[in-house]
Amino acid sequence: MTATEGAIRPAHVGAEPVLRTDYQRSIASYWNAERAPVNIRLGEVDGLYHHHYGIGDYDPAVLETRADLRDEAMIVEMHRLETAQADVLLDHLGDIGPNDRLLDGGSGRGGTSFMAHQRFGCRVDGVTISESQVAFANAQAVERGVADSVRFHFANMLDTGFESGAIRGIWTNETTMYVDLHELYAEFGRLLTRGGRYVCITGCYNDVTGGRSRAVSQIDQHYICNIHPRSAYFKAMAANGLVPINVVDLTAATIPYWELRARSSVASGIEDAFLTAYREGSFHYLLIAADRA
Ligand code: GPP
Ligand code: MG
Repeated sequence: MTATEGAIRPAHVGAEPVLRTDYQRSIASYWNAERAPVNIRLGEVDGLYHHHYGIGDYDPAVLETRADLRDEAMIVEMHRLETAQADVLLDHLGDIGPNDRLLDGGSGRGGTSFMAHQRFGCRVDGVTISESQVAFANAQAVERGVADSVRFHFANMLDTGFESGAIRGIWTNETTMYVDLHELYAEFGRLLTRGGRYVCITGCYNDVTGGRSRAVSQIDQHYICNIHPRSAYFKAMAANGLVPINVVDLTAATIPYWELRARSSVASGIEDAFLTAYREGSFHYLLIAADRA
């Protein structure tokens, strides 16, 4: 089966290209080539491959682990914090039953989608503009024996091609900095059933302290993304019938993850920019949950 076959195949496949701009093509080629140890080695811990950061305190004992075992202990601990982040995201989806449908906007290698299926027992569709990620995540679904319920599609979250009003919950786990929020929430507003829930975890810059700080610009450059100001989320949600029910500032909870990551063998070089941006207050790690009115 190819990534886009089956009853849930997006309607537009074959009609319009998934990648429509040079920017989208550059993002797709970045993620098609991505093999970062900080993602692969953490994923190998238990087979859940994440593309988001962690929250919660790390166990300081990992730093005291004897030298030959310390590296692996730190990797296991970072993975635990990333999985804890996805659990908090799923906690905010509300009551989801086995007959509901969920959508993962920017599904990466599938980690959060598999956790959602494990928790709610329902169908989950993930969309990503990286064909390598689609192939990886669908292979994971087969390996986990959940390919009937968890499917990944080469599709653009700005225009998924899925039918209107059929989805009970949508989340974006650190993916909104790659897209225009008005376009995104117009699509999510269309897809969600009335009363459906959208949960976003994102890094956003602080309107109160002005524009992009140097550290925020460094993060943008590192990932080829465009971090939005905090206010942009609420404006775009309001304009598209998404009414916030919960806003959680996770900034303080994510700092320990970055401190541990900065000391690990899989540090990617972006750790100091995150720590600076969070500590100076120019950047926040935010969870926003909103209902479709
Ligand atoms: C993490 O993915 C998230 C992004 C690349 C988007 C940027 C997020 C912000 C909050 C600004 P990853 O797990 O692939 O990144 P890394 O390889 O650094 O762990
Ligand atoms: Mg990562």
